[in-house]
Amino acid sequence: MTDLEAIFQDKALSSDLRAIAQKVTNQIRITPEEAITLFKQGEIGFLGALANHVREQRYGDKTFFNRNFHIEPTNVCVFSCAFCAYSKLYKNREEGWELSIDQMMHIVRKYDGIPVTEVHIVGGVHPKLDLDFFCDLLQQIKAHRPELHLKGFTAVELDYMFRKANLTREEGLKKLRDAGLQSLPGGGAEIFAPDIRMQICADKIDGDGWLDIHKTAHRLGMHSNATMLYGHIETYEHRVDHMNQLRIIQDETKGFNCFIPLKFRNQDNDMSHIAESSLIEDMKMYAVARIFMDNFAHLKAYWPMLGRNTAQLLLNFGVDDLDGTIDDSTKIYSMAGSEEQNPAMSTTEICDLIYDAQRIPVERDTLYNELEVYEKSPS
Ligand code: V47
Ligand code: SF4
Repeated sequence: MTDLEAIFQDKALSSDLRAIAQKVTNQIRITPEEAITLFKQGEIGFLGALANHVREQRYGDKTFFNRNFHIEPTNVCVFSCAFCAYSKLYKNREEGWELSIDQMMHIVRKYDGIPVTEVHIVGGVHPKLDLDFFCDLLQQIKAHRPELHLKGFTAVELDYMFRKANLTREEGLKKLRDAGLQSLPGGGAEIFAPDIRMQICADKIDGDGWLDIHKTAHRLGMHSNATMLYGHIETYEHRVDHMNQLRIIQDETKGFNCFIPLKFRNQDNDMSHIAESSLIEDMKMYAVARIFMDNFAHLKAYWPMLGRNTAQLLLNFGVDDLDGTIDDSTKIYSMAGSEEQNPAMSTTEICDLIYDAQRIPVERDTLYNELEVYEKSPS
């Protein structure tokens, strides 16, 4: 008997949960209220079986990863998000770094001859680094390595750059696109609900602004990702509201590549008194996301933040993508308490992690075109 058949045989299953399971297996969209019911009433075996059903219907055992590297131009940030280690640094006037274009090009050249397909550029919001500086950076990377996909800048960084340059969002995005930018990462979304945003990241772009920047990018032919910071002071209702706003936009634009729930980590920030979510809560979060976000093709577990073991386990709770075999320059998570102090994983290591979970690794590019299926060699 499959896990899904076992669900329907379970006489103790409530009629609400049975109706939701019926909808999901018939590929009918569930409502926000039903998603809240899943969070509140769904036990973990039930949620896992349903989410895994959705995942396997789409991809079977395929599990995606890409070969990328990160550049963080600066850890200085003018904003004061309570959950962020960078903000604490800035407030305490502790040392910060800012990289020159030459220094960033040095990072890019380190990958010459290595088959990476993407560079992910994201950092704090430095008061001095402006739109022209970043256009110059993008142009230089493209001139050096034209085939590299340039994914960069959260809506928070973009909003600041555009306001400083006195440009509309559309004008600013066009300028970056013309300089070589191809996609936007999903950061800065946190939780859209204003009452939560007021408490955790009051001074940066609001939820409507974040959504508008992504919508505008989609209209201009760019793709983007979406994130949600969970496991702090938000309720299940806030999470579902956030996911629902994304689902509505995705219906309109189809521009989001993937959804990435980001687990709140509590070290070295102003929310250290808040306990981190349990593993059960993480499994629930990913499973409900997979079931509810029916128009998002991919659900990504960002392993440098979650840790390898949790990310591997989540492959049974709806996740089909583990992000990249990235190098060591993403400091924001290790500072905030992720166990991954050195978040680098080679292609062999990421494939082994996926084989261990009885899945098949597939290298993808940023837009999820399949580049190579890594069938396990018989041992
Ligand atoms: O917006 C900051 C988060 C995000 C903490 O699009 C924290 O492929 C947890 O969005 N605990 C930026 N999270 C990073 C990001 C991202 C990462 C990987 C891949 C992609 C993608 C996007 O990091 C911020 C914020 O939500 N963050 N501090 C913390 N203490
Ligand atoms: Fe700055 Fe982003 Fe950190 Fe907020 S989350 S303080 S905007 S780097």
